[in-house]
Amino acid sequence: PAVIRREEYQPPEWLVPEIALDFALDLDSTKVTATLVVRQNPEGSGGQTLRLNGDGLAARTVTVDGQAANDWRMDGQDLLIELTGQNHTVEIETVINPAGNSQLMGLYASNGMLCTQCEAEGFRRITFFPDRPDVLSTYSVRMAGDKARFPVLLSNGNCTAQGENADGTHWAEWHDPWPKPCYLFALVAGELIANHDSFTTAGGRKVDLNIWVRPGDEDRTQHAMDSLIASMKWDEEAFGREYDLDLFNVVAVSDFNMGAMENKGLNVFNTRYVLADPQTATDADYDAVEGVIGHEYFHNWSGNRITCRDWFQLSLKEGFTVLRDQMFSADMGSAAVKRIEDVRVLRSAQFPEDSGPLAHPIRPDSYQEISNFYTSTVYNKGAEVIRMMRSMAGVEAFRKGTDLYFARHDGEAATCEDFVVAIEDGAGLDLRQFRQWYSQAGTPQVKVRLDHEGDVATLHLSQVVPATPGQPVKQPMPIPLRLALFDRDTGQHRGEELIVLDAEQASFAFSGFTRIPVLSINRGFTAPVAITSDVPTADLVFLAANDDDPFARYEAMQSLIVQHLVAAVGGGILCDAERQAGRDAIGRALAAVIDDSALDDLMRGELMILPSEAYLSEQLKVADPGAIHAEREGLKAWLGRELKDRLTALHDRVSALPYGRGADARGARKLKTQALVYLAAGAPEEAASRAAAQYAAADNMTDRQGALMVLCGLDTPARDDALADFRQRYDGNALVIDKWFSLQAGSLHPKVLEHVRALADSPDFTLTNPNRVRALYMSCAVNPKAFHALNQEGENGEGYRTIADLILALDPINAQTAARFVAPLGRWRRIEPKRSALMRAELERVAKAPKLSRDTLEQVTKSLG
Ligand code: B3K
Ligand code: ZN
Repeated sequence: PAVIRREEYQPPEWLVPEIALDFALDLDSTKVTATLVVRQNPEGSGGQTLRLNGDGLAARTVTVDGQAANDWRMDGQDLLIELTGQNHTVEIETVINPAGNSQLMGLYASNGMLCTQCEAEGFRRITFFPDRPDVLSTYSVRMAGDKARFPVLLSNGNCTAQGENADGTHWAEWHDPWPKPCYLFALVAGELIANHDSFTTAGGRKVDLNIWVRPGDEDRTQHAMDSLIASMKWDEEAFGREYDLDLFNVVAVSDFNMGAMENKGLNVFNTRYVLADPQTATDADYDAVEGVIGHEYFHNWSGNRITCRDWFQLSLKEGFTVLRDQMFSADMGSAAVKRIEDVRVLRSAQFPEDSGPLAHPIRPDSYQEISNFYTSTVYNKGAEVIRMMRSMAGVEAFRKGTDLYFARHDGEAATCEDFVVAIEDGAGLDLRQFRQWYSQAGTPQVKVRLDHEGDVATLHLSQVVPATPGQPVKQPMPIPLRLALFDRDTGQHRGEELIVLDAEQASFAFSGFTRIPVLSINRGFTAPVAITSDVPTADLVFLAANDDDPFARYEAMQSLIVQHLVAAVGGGILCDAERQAGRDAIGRALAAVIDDSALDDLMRGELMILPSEAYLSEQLKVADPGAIHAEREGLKAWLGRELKDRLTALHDRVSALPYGRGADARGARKLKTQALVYLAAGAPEEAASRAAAQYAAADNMTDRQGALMVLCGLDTPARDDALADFRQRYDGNALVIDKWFSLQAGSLHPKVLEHVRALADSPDFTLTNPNRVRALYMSCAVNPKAFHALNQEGENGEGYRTIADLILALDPINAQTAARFVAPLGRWRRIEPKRSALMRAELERVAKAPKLSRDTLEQVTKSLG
């Protein structure tokens, strides 16, 4: 397959200032007539060939300036027209089959409605067009279709006219005044009902807001509406960004490859990021709705008003917009907890990506299939990189930088470089060396050592950026680290400092310490790096109890546990006494966390979370997932027994609080299930009845799902009863049935793989719905107990085979989703030899399959290479 390179960017030869689209809608045969006003680009090379991208299309008719054209030909999937002048009007008619579109890219049918997904390259599945983000056009759309089947007709911008025909069809015309790339085009037609509201911008524009869902779902849209209104207000205050149309539509669709899509004025959402009520959505679901609604709304400026010049610049809009949605959610709830959650995602998803065969810089240098680059690196590390600029500039200077960026590039297709220059100019930063963060992949490893002599404490830092595919040698990066030095006697520090490590090694001296202080470094996680230090356990215990930076406190607690577990499974097996000493220290720290009356419960919940197995594996060059799992579960069970009375009292205390959406009630629910998790590990039988009681008493999904999650891991009749009740209680609610699949596939049950196989055969399962596929198989792929399961002889990588079989079955149906399952198998180089060989063998089996999609082929080839 062809490799596309960033260096080879060429401006488009032809521009399309205007496009008119006419749709004759039908589920299995939609006629599309596209009229393109084309103009030769003065910045192009002057070529007369107009290349229009297509994917699976055949042109019925092609006219140029009103005359049937014969000077056109196909080049692979693309349509080429030889033009004679500099300005022409080109009209092309295509016919497409939305009902037959299982890839869910372009125009497709979902549950009887029609909708589109065009980013990145789906528009070329609708009509022939220069499908690249630097071609911006003004869109006029007309659509007509059966009124009974498609009562609601939506597209970007404003509805300018509508009417009915005598034959039972009706039509609507839409016009979007803002020029946009074709990946932001959207059309929706179907039976939908809206939650309607409005918002008046700071500038006095009254905006109509609609959240469109299937009839019956409207009662679950209020949280999305509240989140949308909060987003609009927040963006005005935090970034000075106002909405720019009189209408903002959001449509919820149940078959969707990703979370949501920021089409101009017509966001299309996966139902799971719209629908929420206490009975069917957990607190985490509520947060996800708020975050994704915010994210897509914020794209209106960071993405739509300023878009990307080419897809290598994806992080320009995604990294920045993730930062914006993180800041928004932080302001809406607990900033401390939000920061911890974001770092946890980064470490368990992005760090493994950055140390594996698919590692790439946040601005990649090449790709075969751009869909494979909607990654945690581009999104989450991209956000961290911009966050570092903000930390170095300070909040106010950074805002000057973003103001300049928006003013300077409004209406343009920009680059990451444009963004960096705007921040340099606006915020007054020198980011010359900082640009390394855009071009180098890999998580920097920072070594920390603190010396003390006389009254001076000296901090010695060094960095290594590991080699990644195609980048064997790295340059040092500027790494901003916020730190504090605590006096051991008073438990206080003298204030924070931000230092920047910008060389391979550097030392920083701090005077006035008669005793060696306790170091708290990378507070707030200022830099997305991995820190290794030989901090004594006592210092971690001190920070876990005393640090006034909530992230640092969480970090100390995590480090305490990571140090112990890594020593237990990696650096030579601990003797019994050493293991006990490690557990004792963790047990005391956890007890202190449970007892600390100054902590709020949401934060207490964060401090009680054990580091994930994925994150633990990252600490080791070669990991033994079986040993990590056993040691971590062993610790959990020991803590459950050791702290049983405290955990039981905690569970009783928080169970007494009534349901509410406030922080206290949410904190209580978080602890309720956490206490149960420890208790179930310590004494499964006793805990089973406690979990069953929580399940039965639950008046909300957070408690019910939490209890069911714990029960799913236990070999007890209560498990089957609860699962059967849950299945029956929520019959017909697809999002909740997804949870039912996910909880079983993600469970600690010894027969988890058998359960996965049975669920795959159940009538509720289908490969055509991405939510259902992810609920079953992604839960399995990220569940070490299932994915890394071996039989007694250690010869049978049942989990690996299950995922490889899924990739092969799903690839012809939905390549984009199938390709996402390659990464877990791609970890083979970092796994102990027996499992490693089994994982690799499965990848090779996939690679050998005939007719793999470009998506899956790229990921599999890179993972083996
Ligand atoms: N921009 C979309 C991503 C669409 C990707 C399609 N392969 C969602 C988002 O990041 O907001
Ligand atoms: Zn986005």
